[in-house]
Amino acid sequence: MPYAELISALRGIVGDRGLLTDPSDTAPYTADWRRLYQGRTEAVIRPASTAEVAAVVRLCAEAGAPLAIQGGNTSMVGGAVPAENGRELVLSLARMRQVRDIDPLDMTMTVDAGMTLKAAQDAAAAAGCLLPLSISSEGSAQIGGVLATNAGGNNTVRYGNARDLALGLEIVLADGQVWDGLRRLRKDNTGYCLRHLFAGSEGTLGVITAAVLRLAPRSREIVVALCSVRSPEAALDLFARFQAYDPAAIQAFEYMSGMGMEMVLKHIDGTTLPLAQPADHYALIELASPRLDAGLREALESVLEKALADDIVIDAALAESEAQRAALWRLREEHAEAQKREGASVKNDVSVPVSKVPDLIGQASEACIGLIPGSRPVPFGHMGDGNIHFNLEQPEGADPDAFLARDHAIMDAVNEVVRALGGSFSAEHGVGKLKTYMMPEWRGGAELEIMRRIKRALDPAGLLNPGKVLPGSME
Ligand code: 2HG
Ligand code: ZN
Repeated sequence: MPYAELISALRGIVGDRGLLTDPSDTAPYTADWRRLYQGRTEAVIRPASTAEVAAVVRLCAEAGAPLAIQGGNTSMVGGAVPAENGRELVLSLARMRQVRDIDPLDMTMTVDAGMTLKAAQDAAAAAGCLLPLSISSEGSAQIGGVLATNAGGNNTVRYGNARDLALGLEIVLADGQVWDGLRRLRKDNTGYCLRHLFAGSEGTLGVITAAVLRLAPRSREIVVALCSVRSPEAALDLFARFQAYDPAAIQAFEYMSGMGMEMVLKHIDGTTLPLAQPADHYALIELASPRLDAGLREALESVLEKALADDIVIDAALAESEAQRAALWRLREEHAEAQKREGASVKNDVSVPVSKVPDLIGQASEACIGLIPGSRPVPFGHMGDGNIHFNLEQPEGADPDAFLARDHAIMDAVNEVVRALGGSFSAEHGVGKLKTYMMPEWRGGAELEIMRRIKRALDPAGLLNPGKVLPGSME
C-alpha cells in the first residue's frame, strides 16, 4: 500500500486529532533529547485507546510499514526516534493518559501507557500511596516508555527497577493482537513470565498500552542530607555506615562529583550550594519510612556526626523543609541538563558491583583523560545500586563535533574498565540505537541468539522499533 493511502486509512482509525503529518508538527518526534539522532517520518500516529493502537498496528503490519514507538521521547540512547530513511511512522502513546484504577488495599494502580511518571506518582500520592519510581525526566517520561526501557532511577536501591513494579501489562503484539495481562496478583506462577519479557524490550517485541504497577506505603517521615565527602571511597564508606545503621531506611544514595555540581550551579537558575565550601565529591542521602516517629532525623545526624569526626564527611546540610528537600534534589536532578548546556558530552550509563564504584570512578577518569587530554569526567549517579553515569564532557573550548566523533573510543575505554570490574555497559538507559554495536561483544553467543529467536517469534517482519537493541535489525 503506498504511504499516502496508508496514512489516509490510519486517519480513518485515529481521526484528525490522532494524526500529525505537517513537518512542523512531527519535528519534535523525530529528534532525541540529546540531539544525537535526526530521523524523518511521514506521520506521527497518536491513538487514544488500546483498540485504536491495535487497529493501527494491524494495518501497518499488513502494509509492511515499520513503527518507531515513542513515549515521552526522553531516551538517552536514541531508543525512540525514527530512522533517517523516513520509512518509519511514529506511534506515540501520549494521548492515552488515564488512571484506570487505584486500589490502596491491593496497593496497585492500573494506568495507561501515555501517562507521565510524574502524573502517575501524583495520582498514587492522592490515594495515600507511593509509586516508588523516581527518575530525573519523570515530568516527561511516560509509563509505557519507563516500563519498555525498564527505567531505574534514584530509588532502585530500595524498590528495584521499573520491571520490579510491573505486576501486569497490556500489550499490542506486532500483528495487532491484544494481550490483556493486567493482572494485579502478587503470586501468579503460570508459565513463562511474559511481562518480564516485554519490560526492558524497548518496544521491539510489542507495544505496552497499559500497566498494573505495584505501589508502596507512602513515606510519613523523610530526611535528606547533602554532604561533601573526601573521596569516592569516603562516599562508599558513608553508604556502608548507613547500611549498617538501618539498611531499610535508605531510599536513595547518590554520588556527585565537584565537576558536575559546578556545572549545575553555573547553568541552572536558582541553584545554590548549601555548604560552606565547594568540594570534589558529594553524596546525597535520603532516608524514609512509612512509620511516624521513625527516628530518621536522629539516625541521619548520628551517622553524619561520626563520619564528620572520622573525616569521611567534610560538611553536611540537612533539609529542614519540603522546599529545602526539593532544592537539594534539584542539585542532583539537573545534572543532565547542566551538562547539555556546558557542551558536548559522551554518556556512559554503566553499573558495577557497589563495592567497585570508587575503582570505576578512578580508573575510568584516568582512561578518559589519557585518551583525550583536557576532557572533563563528570561521574555521578546512583551509587547505592552501583549505577554511575560516567559522563565525559568535552575539553573547554574544543570543537564539539570533533569530540563527539570519538564517542566509540571513549565508550570503549570506559567499558574496558567496567568489564574488568564485572559490570555492565548499560545500567538503566538501555541499548537503543546507540549501543547496539556493543551487544555482540557483551551479550554475544547464546544470549544474543535467544534474543534474536524471541524477536523473530514475536515480530517476524521486524516492524517494531527496527534498529533498536539488536544489531543488524535495521529494515
Ligand atoms: C539521571 O540519573 C539520568 O539523572 C540521566 O539517568 C543521566 O545524564 C545522564 O547521563
Ligand atoms: Zn540515572
